[in-house]
Amino acid sequence: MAHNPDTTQQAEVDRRPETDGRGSQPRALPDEATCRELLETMALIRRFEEEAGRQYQRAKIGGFLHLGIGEEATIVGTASVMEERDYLIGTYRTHGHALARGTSPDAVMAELFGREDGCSRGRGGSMHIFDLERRFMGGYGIVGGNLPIAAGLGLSSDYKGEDSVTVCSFGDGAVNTGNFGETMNLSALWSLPIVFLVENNLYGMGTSIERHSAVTDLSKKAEGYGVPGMRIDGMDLLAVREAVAEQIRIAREERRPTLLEAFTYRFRGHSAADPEVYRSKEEVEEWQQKDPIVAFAQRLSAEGMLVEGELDGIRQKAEERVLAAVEFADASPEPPLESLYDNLYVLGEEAIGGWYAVDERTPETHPGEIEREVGAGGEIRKLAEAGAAYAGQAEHGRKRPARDDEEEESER
Ligand SMILES: Cc1ncc(C[n+]2csc(CCOP(=O)(O)OP(=O)(O)O)c2C)c(N)n1
Ligand SMILES: [Mg+2]
Repeated sequence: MAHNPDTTQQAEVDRRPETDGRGSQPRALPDEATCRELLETMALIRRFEEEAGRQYQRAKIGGFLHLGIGEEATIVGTASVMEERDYLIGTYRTHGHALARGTSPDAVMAELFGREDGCSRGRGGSMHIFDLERRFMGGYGIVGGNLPIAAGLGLSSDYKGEDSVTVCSFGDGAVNTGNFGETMNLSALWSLPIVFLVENNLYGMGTSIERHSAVTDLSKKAEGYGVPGMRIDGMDLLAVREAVAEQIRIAREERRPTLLEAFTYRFRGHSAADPEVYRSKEEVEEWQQKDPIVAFAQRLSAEGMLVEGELDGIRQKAEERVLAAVEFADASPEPPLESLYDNLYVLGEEAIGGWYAVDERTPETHPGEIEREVGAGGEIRKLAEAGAAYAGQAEHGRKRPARDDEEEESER
């Protein structure tokens, strides 16, 4: 069915973030060095993602690519008020989250390129950015899949007697999953130190919020489970910082979960292959007027913290950093083929990687201990090629019949 933007009535939905009670009163700026760092981080993320989009078009990046261009204030505002010991966990739209947490652009770009020096050693790609050292806990492709993991992180903090807090970000679409209700219930019941952050960009793929959620005030959606919420303007860096800092304080000191709904917008499509028939050009342009980087730079200029031409300088610096990351990623090797089955399972105390299933092509088991040995004999390549040939055959009886909508772009 073709989606007519006119049928996605948005007028009835309260999208006024000023329901946080502050109205339009400007918030005080942090010190000058912090302001500059915030602006630089947003500019770096923006440029990084633009370049990722370009490299995707050049087929340097495979799989799916979800960009968060336009959502930088929510991302940077949140990460900037977290402590090093806190955990951040997100979705498949998290290149910016990792960068904001301090992961090197080299490691994130190399991950997008599927290379050995990527932060997930090239095995994860765009949707599975991960950095344990900086407590960025991923990167998940399943909508709502990161919520129960966030509960686990919160529980582990309590169990170990640590005062670390978990910030769990997810999209508006995720509030409709069973995971959402289950996680809210347990988090409230067990008083887990978690800040749940809905990055409400008004769409779950091509479905607008009023067409996917009966309750459109998402800040209220967890109230019945015992998790109170509030709404904020996710395009306003200072509003995000203020609200997230307070929710983190509640989690850390009062040991209880809260929910924040941040109104934001992705300027690009859902993924690289999105014809964007579900929203109008005017709507996108309207949101682009609220570009968080421009808005924050204007505020800094008005307060005399940024002089003419300085934003260009910041953008130039971001440009150089991102191009260096592309060069780094391109020079990084592909993961070796014989490591294909490494780190799939952990067996016993020792982390022995391997593949323990009996494969229908070769009925013997493949214990992890011999993977390298087998790989050295070229067996892994033979298996991979046999697998590809097998998948290409129609007569093995497992190929499902073609559906009517087969030609549609499918997402995982
Ligand atoms: C459980 C599950 N169902 C469906 C999908 C397909 N899918 C991928 S992204 C997406 C939209 C999610 O939208 P939202 O949560 O608002 O996040 P956004 O993409 O807007 O950041 C869907 C339905 C999936 N990945 N996982
Ligand atoms: Mg969304």
